[in-house]
Amino acid sequence: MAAKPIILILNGPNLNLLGTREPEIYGTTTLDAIQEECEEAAEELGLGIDFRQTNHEGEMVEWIQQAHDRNAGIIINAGAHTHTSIAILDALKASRIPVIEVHLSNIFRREEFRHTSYVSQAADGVICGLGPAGYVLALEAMANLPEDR
Ligand code: CA2
Repeated sequence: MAAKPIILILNGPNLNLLGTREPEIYGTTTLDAIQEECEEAAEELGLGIDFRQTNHEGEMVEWIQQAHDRNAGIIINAGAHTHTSIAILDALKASRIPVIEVHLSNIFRREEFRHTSYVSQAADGVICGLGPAGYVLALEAMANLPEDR
């Protein structure tokens, strides 16, 4: 039997705090609970996932570089790096695999500095403002991306 395609799901700085602080913005669901929801959804979609979080930009760049050989796609919530990191943008572009950007909050309804996303310039699609459901929607979209996109 052919191996399942593995989707790399990346989470950036401070997302490890989810569910413990600022529930009015980010809700009460923890990152562990989001990982569990993703694992269940992936199973149903015939995908595997590699779910990670880091507070370090360079570590995220290294994981994105490795994805080229290991993963069928990347789902990324780069946290605050979204709005600042050309290094992550360059790594995503170089990966040459499908990229879907996710944000829990609607970044366009928040402060102006969150309205710019470098990640979006490398993304095939963007989901924001739908909370944890955005991760599952991104997995569904990943499973249905046309081969010749
Ligand atoms: O809405 C999102 O998913 C964000 O990527 C979250 C980032 C923020 O910088 C982006 O503009 C939008 C911040 C994640 C911080 O998460 C926390 C969770 C709980 C308590 C404090 C921070």
